[in-house]
Amino acid sequence: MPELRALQLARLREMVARQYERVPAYRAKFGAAGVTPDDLRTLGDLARFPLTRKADLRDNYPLGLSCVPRGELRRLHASSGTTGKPTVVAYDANDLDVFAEVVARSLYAAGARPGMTFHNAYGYGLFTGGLGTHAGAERLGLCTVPVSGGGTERQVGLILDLEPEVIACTPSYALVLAGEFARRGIRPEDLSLRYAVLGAEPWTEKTRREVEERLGVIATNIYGLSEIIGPGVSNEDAAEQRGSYLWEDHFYPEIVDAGTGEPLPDGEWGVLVLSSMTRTAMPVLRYWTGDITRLIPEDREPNTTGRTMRRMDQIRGRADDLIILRGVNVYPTQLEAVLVGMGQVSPHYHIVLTRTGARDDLTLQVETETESPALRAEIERLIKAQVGVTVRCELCVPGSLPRSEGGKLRRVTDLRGEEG
Ligand code: DLL
Repeated sequence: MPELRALQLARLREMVARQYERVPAYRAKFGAAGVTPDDLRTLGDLARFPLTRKADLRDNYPLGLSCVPRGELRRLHASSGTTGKPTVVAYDANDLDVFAEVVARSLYAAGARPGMTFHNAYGYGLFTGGLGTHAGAERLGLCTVPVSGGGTERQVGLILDLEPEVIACTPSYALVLAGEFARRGIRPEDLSLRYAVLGAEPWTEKTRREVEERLGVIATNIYGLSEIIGPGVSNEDAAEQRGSYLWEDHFYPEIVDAGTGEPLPDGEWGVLVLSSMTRTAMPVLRYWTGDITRLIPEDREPNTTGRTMRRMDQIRGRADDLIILRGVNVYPTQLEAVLVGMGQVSPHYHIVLTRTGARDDLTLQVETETESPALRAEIERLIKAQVGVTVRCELCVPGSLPRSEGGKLRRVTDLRGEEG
């Protein structure tokens, strides 16, 4: 794709020059890294430029990274910070145009076509999900129902009355809606829905199958984050469902090693780093998303849709969740995948890390109905075979492990600092 690569380089150069000229914080960061915009001569040079992290947005709260005068801004979104200050992202008229364009593309890939009705159950407000998908749906020519999140009974009533073909919400909420339809005795074939556009949180193939069966839809993954734009950085194709097409003319992707930050080739798993090349109000250079994925290598796993942009795989976890056990990188979701694959085990699990002398150990606690040494040995064997680490498994009675109470569930207890 030489044309696309040339376009990316031109757009990155323009963006970096803009940041350097207009934002003191970027100029200082470039200076510390010993680079100026002129050093960006090839795409390979990008790795010399500094990463941007959430802390940079927080430190420059609210609008210190903005490249345009206040009067040119047209919208602000904010994410609630867990450590106090939220982070703010700013859009000018051009950015809202880009936002609508990439979401329209995403919805089209998801199966939506002009004239369809779109039930939008992403939250409206400071969260980018609702308003972001809304504008893209209108751009594509969908009749949009801006339901927002919550109020399940009303949502179900509206779906029955307005007969949308397309629904957008989080995967977990799709299952809540499916439960309410089932409770009312409504079968999937009685529903008008055909396509579900699910994202904003990690989800698995098992959830996909469940949503598809229970709502009678084709479900695709939509990915995005506020700092880069919101939803619509990438989306799967409904006919393929194998990786999300990343709109590479607007967002430049890199995969880097979670520990060293070094760029990794297509096919390898690492942290997704994104540059929002065409944003003008608050473009972000090399943003460390913290999301673990890989770019699917086109030469080894060709796509079936004829699209020319690269795909990213599902998000496997967050860089913050990475466990380094005796030199091997392990994500809790890899262990979860083994448990889910076995079928007989409930997915409630907890990880405890301990240290004896210089040796780190991982104990995987799993809830099961029956205490069986054979099952325990089988879990340990499969994890060794599929993930490549030796762990100790402990079976626990159902209900004994921590549950999510709305917030983020802590899957790992790390006792390594407290012993040895
Ligand atoms: O969640 C934007 C969005 C809205 C995406 C609606 C898709 C649909 P933030 O609130 O800034 O923005 O959260 C971004 O959510 O870094 C990921 O960790 C996670 N995330 C978003 N989409 C997915 C996905 C929106 N499809 C953060 N799979 C990201 C897994 C996702 N994680």
